[in-house]
This record gives sequence, structure tokens and C-alpha cells, in this order.
Amino acid sequence: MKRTLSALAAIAIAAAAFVVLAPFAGARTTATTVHVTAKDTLRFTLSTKKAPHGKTIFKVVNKGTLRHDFAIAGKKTKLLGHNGTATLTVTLSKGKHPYKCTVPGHAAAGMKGVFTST
Ligand SMILES: [Cu+2]
Repeated sequence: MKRTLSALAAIAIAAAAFVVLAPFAGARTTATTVHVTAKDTLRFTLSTKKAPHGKTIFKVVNKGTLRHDFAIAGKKTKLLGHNGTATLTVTLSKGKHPYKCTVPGHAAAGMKGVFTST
């Protein structure tokens, strides 16, 4: 009888732990993909400028003829030529993260913005 009770208690504790910890485990493994288009108007178009914090995957395509890159959170893609693509995976903390093209003059001309991690 005593053994059955402790076994039941162990199951109850395990179930409770799962309920408490599962949402955190889910947040850690869920990644958001953001599609980024670079254009010669010296602007970026993002499929979304806001996502839950954590792993964020930026899939960048350069639709311009000038060369562009995409930099955020201390990481950047290689320089992309026309129709060039790159994937940049970053782990973003909660808050605002500025992004930009690092080609001289481009960010100053408007090739920049702010991505918000919620
Ligand atoms: Cu650029």
C-alpha cells in the first residue's frame, strides 16, 4: 500500500512538473522565420517586424542589382548580389533589435529598421 502511494505521488509530481515546464521548453524550441527582401530603393521589406523572442531565422533575398547584406544582433549575412539569398539565425532577447545593411551609405539612406522581440 505504501509503495503504491509513493508511486502515485511520483507520477503526480512528474505530471505537475511537465505542466509547469512544458511551456518553457516549447518557447525554447520554437523558431520564427522572417522573410527579408532587400531592394535598391535602399529599403528592407520584412514579412513581420515583430515575433516572440528566442530563435529567429531571417531568410534574406536581394531583389536589387546593388549588393546588400543584412545585419542584426551582432551577426550579418555575406554580401548578396542580385537574387542572392542567405539565412541568418540569431537568438534574440526580449526587446528592440536594430537591423541594417552595412554597405557604406545604405543604412544612412534608410536601409535600416527595428525588429521587436516580444
Ligand atoms: Cu544595402
